Amino acid sequence: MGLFQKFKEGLQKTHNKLVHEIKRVVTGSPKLTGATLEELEAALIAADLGMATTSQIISAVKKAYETQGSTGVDVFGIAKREIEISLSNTATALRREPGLTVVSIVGVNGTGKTTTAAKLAHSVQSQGQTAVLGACDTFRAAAVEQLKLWGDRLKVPVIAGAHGADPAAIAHDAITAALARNAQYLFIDTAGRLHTKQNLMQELQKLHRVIGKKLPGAPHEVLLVLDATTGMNALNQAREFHKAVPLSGLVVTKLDGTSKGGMVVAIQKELGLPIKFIGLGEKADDLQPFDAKQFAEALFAD
Ligand SMILES: Nc1nc2c(ncn2[C@@H]2O[C@H](COP(=O)(O)OP(=O)(O)O)[C@@H](O)[C@H]2O)c(=O)[nH]1
Ligand SMILES: [Mg+2]
Repeated sequence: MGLFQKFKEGLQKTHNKLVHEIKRVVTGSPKLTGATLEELEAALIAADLGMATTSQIISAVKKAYETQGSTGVDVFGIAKREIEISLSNTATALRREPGLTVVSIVGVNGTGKTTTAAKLAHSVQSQGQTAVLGACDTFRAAAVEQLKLWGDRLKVPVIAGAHGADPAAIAHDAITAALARNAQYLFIDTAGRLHTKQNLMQELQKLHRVIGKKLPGAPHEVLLVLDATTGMNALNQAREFHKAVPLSGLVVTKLDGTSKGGMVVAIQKELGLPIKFIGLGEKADDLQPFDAKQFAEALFAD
């Protein structure tokens, strides 16, 4: 299946809502009035696109009406273009260092960190590179088992320790193992933590300090995993995590399960952090590099 088709299928729910809402407004009053614009604005906000991009779309639609007259304005085309502009400065490629690239995967509980770590290992592997997984969520015994299961399935070595072990010690061992294997990537799965818990944020800082001591410059990427179904709450998570550990990018998961996909646009616009990958399902190849153009197209494609 092509990338566009994947985006389209994964974004189906958001597409349905967004297109349905815009159609309702536009066909309900084919001649644009102040009231229609207000309705359109409400529809875009309801789709979680955020204030900034919504205002951008509304003023572009207004302008089109002023120059073109009050009928025949392509509202969908305008919305698509403005969304693409909002997302366009997103650099998505995973950083690639000479030698080993260490990627730390962080976020609150249940957002999809472990799954994303496995999917990323699968992704670099399918591009001919080698990966190692570090099971640094030692807090929950099941987390290590879950990662090992993925490792078995994908044939990726998983470095793990005992339940309750110091995550920094596991990370240290994982770097040693990855270097010994000449692996190109080490993906570190960390324990879920609430962005409001100071001590857990400090633990994460310590983890990254130990990683940096073992391998200068590492972690080269710190990816925050956000669950799209949480909508705008994800924005707060991102702000707090970014304060504690500088993030290099975001991964937005579970877009297939929500009509709130517009939140991707809001988050990118608000935080200025690149969305590097999006999760469109539970399988290994359901993680896709983010692409602004394909995303905007897929939101509106029939
Ligand atoms: N539908 C869907 N489910 C996902 C996606 N990413 C993760 N999940 C599911 O979300 C649940 C939690 O994922 P997990 O990786 O264990 O989250 P963690 O607690 O952050 O490590 C699991 O059931 C995953 O299969 C996605 O992109 N789409
Ligand atoms: Mg996990």
